[in-house]
Amino acid sequence: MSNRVAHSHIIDQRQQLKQALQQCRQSTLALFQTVDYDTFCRQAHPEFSPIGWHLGHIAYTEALWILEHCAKKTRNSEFGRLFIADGLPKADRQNLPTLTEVQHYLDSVRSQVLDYLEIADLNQQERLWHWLIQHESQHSETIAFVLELLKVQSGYSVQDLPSAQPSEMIEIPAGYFEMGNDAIDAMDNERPVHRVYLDTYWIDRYPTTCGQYQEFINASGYQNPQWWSDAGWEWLQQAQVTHPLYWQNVTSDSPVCGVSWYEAEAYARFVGKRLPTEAEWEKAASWDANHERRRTYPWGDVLLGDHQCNHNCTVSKTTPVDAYPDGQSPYGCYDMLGNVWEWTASLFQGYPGFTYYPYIGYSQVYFDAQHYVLRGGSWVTRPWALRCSFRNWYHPHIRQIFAGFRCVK
Ligand code: AVJ
Ligand code: FE
Repeated sequence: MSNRVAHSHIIDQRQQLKQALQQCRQSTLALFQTVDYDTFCRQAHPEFSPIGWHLGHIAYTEALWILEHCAKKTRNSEFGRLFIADGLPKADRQNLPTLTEVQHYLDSVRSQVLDYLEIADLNQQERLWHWLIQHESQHSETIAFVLELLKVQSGYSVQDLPSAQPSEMIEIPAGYFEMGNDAIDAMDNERPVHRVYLDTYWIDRYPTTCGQYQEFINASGYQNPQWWSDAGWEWLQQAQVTHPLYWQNVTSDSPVCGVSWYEAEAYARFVGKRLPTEAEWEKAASWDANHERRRTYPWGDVLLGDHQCNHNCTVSKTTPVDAYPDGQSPYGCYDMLGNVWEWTASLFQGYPGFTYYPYIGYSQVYFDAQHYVLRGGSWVTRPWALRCSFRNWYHPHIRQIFAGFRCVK
């Protein structure tokens, strides 16, 4: 490569990173448009911080990694202790500065970050900048589900839906595929790419719909221990729930949204199926058997707009599971990306050869056999965190996220 080409490539890269940072920020701030101070500070659930905290934490993280670690500046904000990930217990995160004050903090960090981007050594730092955009993307999604949770808590009436047919299934023939992602924007837990052999299995063409799940409700599934694991039944006795959390304004063909891993597992047992392992999920989503190669997205390697899947809040709710035929995987699965996250049967673990990046607490401390992996992203998930290899993880009792599932057998 000539110097000139190398140079213009770097310019291009700076432009692209800058654009991504700005687009991501615009999406984050759009969530706050109608938010009052009470909502900004309210803790909707003991396990999730107020949305105002998440907003400040986005700026704090940007200042820590870019301004302190890379630009070697010393911290000059009073917000350090408030917005650091493990500085204060979640319950002490309710006395927050105002939205305007936090926005000033974001703006002041961001303008220094963009100045530094002009001179940053991207050969050294490219991975970090991509990580940072995905960090904000993920907190942006958390803000969105905490807002949805607050809405649900303010009350709604539960509807019964017409129940629906059992799901159509697709046969995935036995063989090897490549799992994971070595790209520059891959998170530590996606690396390295490795070959995995799977026996033949069948996977649902669509995520489980609310209509299908209504059959489980109608059959008193929530009252019958027969479908639940011991841990799941124990959780249910204490949680006392009778339907998925996000059950308002849904139709029979909407995907189930707002279930714990336990509910997903119980439903799968009820229909004589099980949850897919992560490998089964990823092969069905990304493997192009004809060309023996993995795809970044089910439909190919480019995320063009929003006609292939429901993400980035462009529709602002879940869509019918058959709404995106252009988003099918090579095997013919729908909705592998967007709409709802999908619980898998797999505990969160490092792949063989895992090394942490950028800090041990991003992924590795969660390899504790207590977290299950979710795949695929939701109707909120930002484009930077949307791909077949992306792994999300939560405790099995968490149902406040935009999580559904599909089954295999
Ligand atoms: C992977 C979404 C569970 O939000 O706690 C954000 C991502 N890590 N900041 C989370 C994360 C550090 C993480 N999840
Ligand atoms: Fe964070």
